[in-house]
Amino acid sequence: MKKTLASVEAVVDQIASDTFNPSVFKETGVFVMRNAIAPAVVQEWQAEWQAFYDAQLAESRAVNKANPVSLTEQLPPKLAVMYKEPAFAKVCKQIFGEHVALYNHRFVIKDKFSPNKVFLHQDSCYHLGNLNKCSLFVPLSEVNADNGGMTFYAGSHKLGVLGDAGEINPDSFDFEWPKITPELSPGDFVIMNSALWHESGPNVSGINRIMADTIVQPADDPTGKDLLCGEWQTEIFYSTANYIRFFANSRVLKLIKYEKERAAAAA
Ligand SMILES: O=C(O)CCC(=O)C(=O)O
Ligand SMILES: [Fe+2]
Repeated sequence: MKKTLASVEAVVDQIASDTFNPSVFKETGVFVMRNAIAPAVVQEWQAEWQAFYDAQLAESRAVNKANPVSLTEQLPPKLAVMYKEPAFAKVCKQIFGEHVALYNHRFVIKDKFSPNKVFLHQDSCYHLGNLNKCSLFVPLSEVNADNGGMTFYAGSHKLGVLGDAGEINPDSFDFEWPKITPELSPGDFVIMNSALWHESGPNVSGINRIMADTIVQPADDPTGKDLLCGEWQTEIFYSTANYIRFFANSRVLKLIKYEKERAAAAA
């Protein structure tokens, strides 16, 4: 029998509400905010998304080979600053304190170009700067298990960073976590600790699954890009772009070298 955490089991049925509950979030590492964004605001985002999708993405788009769901195209103006919506700062302040910054804002979508599952993983191992980060997943479409909605392993963030980056094998642990796959409607959003394990199934319904993924962190992190609220708490900043350049030698540089050698040997 695998171990379960009583403290997580005790609150997992309180994981979704119109009101954020910081003590539940601390235990579960994930929380579903219901009806958190005014319909007029969401409708504007949806209209901008639809115009953008029809004009620039529907025919063909540059799918990211390393992570197909992660949209590579530049977002139009309103979608690029969605993270400024005060409903997000209101929740983030209760986690990080009054000074909150943006780490990254992007879209993760499952349409005909990227319908496949996303394997079980945590995000922290892909991040730079400090590890105290959360994702806000903001649906602009209906989201459910049929169109590739995400599944969260409640409480798994308590294990912290697991030491490598890639697909987690849950069978290699003595612990078991409650799995939740929340159905989401536009106006809801999910907040997730970046160390939390998550995955998603394929889109089998054919209804496009459209979500923003905004990563937020305390404003003392030197990788911050913009403020959600409060003031900067750091004097130094650096760009996370092309982070491989920070290393004289590394795992990624070795992989690149081996891949070049392999290609040369095969030629
Ligand atoms: O879009 C999804 O279903 C998951 C995406 C994700 O977890 C990621 O890109 O890190
Ligand atoms: Fe992820």
